[in-house]
Amino acid sequence: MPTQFKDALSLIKRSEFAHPFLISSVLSSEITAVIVGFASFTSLLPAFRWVASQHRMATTSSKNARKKEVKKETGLGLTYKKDENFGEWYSEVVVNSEMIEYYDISGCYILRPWTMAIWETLEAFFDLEIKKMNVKNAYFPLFVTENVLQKEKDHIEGFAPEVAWVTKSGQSDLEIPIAIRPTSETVMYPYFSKWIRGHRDLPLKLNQWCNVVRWEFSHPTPFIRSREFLWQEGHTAFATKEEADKEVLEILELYRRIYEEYLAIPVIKGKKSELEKFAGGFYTTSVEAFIPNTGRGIQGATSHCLGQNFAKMFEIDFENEKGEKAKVWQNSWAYSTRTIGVMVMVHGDDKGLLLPPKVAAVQVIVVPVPYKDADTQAIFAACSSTVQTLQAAGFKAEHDLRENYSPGWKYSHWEMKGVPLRIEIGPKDLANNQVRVVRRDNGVKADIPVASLVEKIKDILISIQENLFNTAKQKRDASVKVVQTWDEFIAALNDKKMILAPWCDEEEVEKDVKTRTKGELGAAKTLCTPFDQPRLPEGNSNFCSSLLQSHNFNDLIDHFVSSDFFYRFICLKIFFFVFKIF
Ligand code: 87F
Repeated sequence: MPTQFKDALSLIKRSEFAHPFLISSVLSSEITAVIVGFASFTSLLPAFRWVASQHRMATTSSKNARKKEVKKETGLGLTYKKDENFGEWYSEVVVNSEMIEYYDISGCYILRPWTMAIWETLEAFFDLEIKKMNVKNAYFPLFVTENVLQKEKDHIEGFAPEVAWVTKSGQSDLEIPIAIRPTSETVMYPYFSKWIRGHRDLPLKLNQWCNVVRWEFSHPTPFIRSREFLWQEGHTAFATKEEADKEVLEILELYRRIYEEYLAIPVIKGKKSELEKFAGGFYTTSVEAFIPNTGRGIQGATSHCLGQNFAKMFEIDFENEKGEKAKVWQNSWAYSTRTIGVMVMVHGDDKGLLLPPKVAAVQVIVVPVPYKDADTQAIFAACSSTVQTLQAAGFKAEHDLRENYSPGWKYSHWEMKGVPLRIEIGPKDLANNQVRVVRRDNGVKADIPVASLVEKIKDILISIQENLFNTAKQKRDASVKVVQTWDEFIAALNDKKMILAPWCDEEEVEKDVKTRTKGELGAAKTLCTPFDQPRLPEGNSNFCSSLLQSHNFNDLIDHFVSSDFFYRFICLKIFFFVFKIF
């Protein structure tokens, strides 16, 4: 391996502030350039401030801006294109669409109402579904003592550097520093131990909606990797493994529905490898999404069976029906505001955000188009009555009657914010008793008679939701490459693919793949064993043996004499970056 290559790798590992969204392609020969290329979050701040100031300028623009000049005059458009500079595009979209405001603490972001509306929709769905499963909401404190936090050492060990501590009140040092919860196993389980006595206390199923803090040092990114984020964390205890197993999958199915039915993002359900699972648990299942622009997989949500590990540590025992002492079986599960970041990345385009109708705070925006000499009052009245009709039918509709902005400016503004459908009402529409609708997803326009407004809007919104999912699925599916040999594997990684490869479930191979891909392109890691398994081709030359043949690792061969081969998604996770310096 060339020295500069090794150096680049160690830099990647050490670099606390490497910004991931400067990624745009796989590099193998331009290593020197890559080293230079790591941009710290701090160095990106001026860019973010610039984006924000652009946005402020936009809101004070002239009302007389002519249609064609709207973008130029108001600065409403995006500076970066999604396919050309994905990282900058993302940073710009989340700010310009009014989802995020940057904050003066790195890795912390203000979630604006446009974001919170999406979060609340997901929360309402999930909360209702878990209540049907008899899960109760509770709230445990934000703080945890060191003693309690350290109780399950194996679990906390790897995560310790990310724990944030409160050490002072006013000017005085606290007697004992107090940690801020990074997750709540250790906060909750002492009370599980107290509350669970006999089999009649089981199952105990609690959930909390809260914030957690993980003081990450690598590349903070809005929604995807932030130091404080919102999530729900479910923690449950059962008398039997069977009940725990069943719940793990029921929750995973709800996570799939959040992504596929609400956010219109296809996900793969599966089980994590031993190396990638939550170390404190028994097994981990997940839903995995894919970001075509980066060629990276992203863990969407996890549902863990914790087995009896925590029950041993926290003495969560109960008397079973036979009067014997037994340990409970536990699960924990979570999804976070990361879901929203994945949605932005998957659906957003060069006009800005693109919201699936099911999660949009505004599904239909009604814009008056009063040409010169038109009866403005009548047009405004038609806009109001359209909104009223739609709201009465249960749609999230609003009008934009501001007089200090031109229709063209409003079109760009609501397109940037990702509103799925726009209704324009002008003099001609008024005369013909119709409205003009324009879809955000494909720009298709249609004139709709006022008489059939509700049915037509309903159909179009359903069609947009479906179209977003189908388009995302087509792109995802086109990014999946089934490989049989190491050469195919490397070629697919170079091509930003998500790889489906038969694998013998041996950790050595998994680590070996990581090491070797680090040496060649970055590092590939397993995402999951998909539950939905494709059939292995006849006479399959398995991935492990072809790996070994191509690299002559004869001493390892004995490890792979196994007929138990699984397909696993393996995906490039750590990538080299194309550089951008501010
Ligand atoms: C960071 C600092 C301290 C992840 C951490 O996935 C502890 C942790 O335990 C930590 N980062 N984790 C794993 C969280 C596991 C689990 N917790 C409940 C979940 C679902 C919800």
